[in-house]
Amino acid sequence: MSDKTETVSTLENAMQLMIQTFHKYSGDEGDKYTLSRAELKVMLTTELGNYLGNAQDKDAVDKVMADLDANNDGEVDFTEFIILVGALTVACNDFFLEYNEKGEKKK
Ligand SMILES: [Ca+2]
Ligand SMILES: [Ca+2]
Repeated sequence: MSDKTETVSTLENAMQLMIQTFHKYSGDEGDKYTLSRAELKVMLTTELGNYLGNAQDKDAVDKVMADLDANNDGEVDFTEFIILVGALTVACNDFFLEYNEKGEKKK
C-alpha cells in the first residue's frame, strides 16, 4: 500500500480511496461512472455493512437509492455518493463527540 507513492496526507489518501471505491463498483454494468441499483447494493453491503447492517433487505436499498438519487435518474453518480459518505461521516463524528463528552463529564 505505502510503497513507491509519494507522501500523501491522510485526507488526500482518504479522498483517493473514496474515488477508487466508487469506481470499483460503478464500472460493473451500464454507465461506467454511475451506480445502478444493483451496483449500489453491492457497494453498500460490501463497503458499509457495519453502518448499514440491513442493506441486504431490498427495501433498505430502495430507500437509500431514493434518498441519494437527487436528480431522479435512477443512478447514483459520484456527487450523490459523496453526499452519502459525508452524511455518514457526520453521523460518526456526532457519535464520537458524544462518546468523548460522556468520558469527560464522568467526574
Ligand atoms: Ca454502472
Ligand atoms: Ca442520480
